[in-house]
Amino acid sequence: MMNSRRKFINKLGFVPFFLKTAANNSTVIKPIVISTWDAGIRANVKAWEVLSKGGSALDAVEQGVMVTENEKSCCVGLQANPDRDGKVTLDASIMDHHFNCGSVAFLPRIKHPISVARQVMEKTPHVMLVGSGALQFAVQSGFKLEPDTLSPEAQQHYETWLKESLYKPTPNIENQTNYPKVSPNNHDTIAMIAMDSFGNMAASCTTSGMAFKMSGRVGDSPIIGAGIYVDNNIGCAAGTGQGEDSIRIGGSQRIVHYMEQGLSPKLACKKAIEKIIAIKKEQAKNIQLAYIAFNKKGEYGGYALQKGFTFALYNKHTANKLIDAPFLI
Ligand code: SD4
Repeated sequence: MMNSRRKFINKLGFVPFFLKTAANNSTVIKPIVISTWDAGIRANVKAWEVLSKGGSALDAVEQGVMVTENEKSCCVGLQANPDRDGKVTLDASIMDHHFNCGSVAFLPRIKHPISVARQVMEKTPHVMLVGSGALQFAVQSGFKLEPDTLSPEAQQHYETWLKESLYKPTPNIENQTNYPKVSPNNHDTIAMIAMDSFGNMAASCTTSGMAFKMSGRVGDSPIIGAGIYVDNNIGCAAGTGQGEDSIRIGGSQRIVHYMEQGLSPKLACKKAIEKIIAIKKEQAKNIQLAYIAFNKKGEYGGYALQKGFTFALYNKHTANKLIDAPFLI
């Protein structure tokens, strides 16, 4: 088959457009899945299982991050650390290759917020539901209401935090010693991006947000364009870290835009991080923010503001591998 095609091309003396497209398509590295932090390795295993059976990127990114939602984690799912009032509230978002997207924010007592986000996308005319409305929708859609309790670890972390808690939000939050800054032990948000064997992309993100946040606080993770973004003709991106700053720059959409302008995924992520440094100046050293991205060819990259960010990559060449991201500070 391949040989006869080559002979046909040789006879023509040039490569017709339709064959060129097919040839280029064969150099695309797909399927591919990338997710944030060390927990991404376990989430990728599930996502790859879906992708390697010819499943969709959308199913892969939903089922992949559900693994993390089920795990004991500081920052994902119902076992995560609570807000300053002792309540765990969750944010999640999902986006497919047709610009369909759905998200939930400030959602309590539901084990898999990512699946509620998908239902928002598929079953409602809206993109985002929050708080009691999101909970009402979840329960009406058949999701089980879980007990309103903290895991033993979260309870212990909360009690320790309460001892010194002097949380007084001010506009200049970086001067506040008790503002819940992102550090290695309050990190784990999982963001996942994938392309399936049909070349369709999807992204997801799920988190409990910052530990000991103000009640009602919502980060970047459920904000389409900040936490995740997909443009199937270009690529996709997702972020983790101090969500307020990713919202400020529309991080994930910005990265997809940079890729549209011709930057590699790695340089696109780096440029978004540079933007944060440009606007935060000296304060940037107190922030962690990181991004992952890939483009239509399956080329990938990641970049962080600070040392310590890892992302997990799975494609047919690398298998499942954890990568230390380059960083700027
Ligand atoms: C947030 N971006 O709520 C999330 C936190 C995070 O790893 O990524 N933590 O701001």
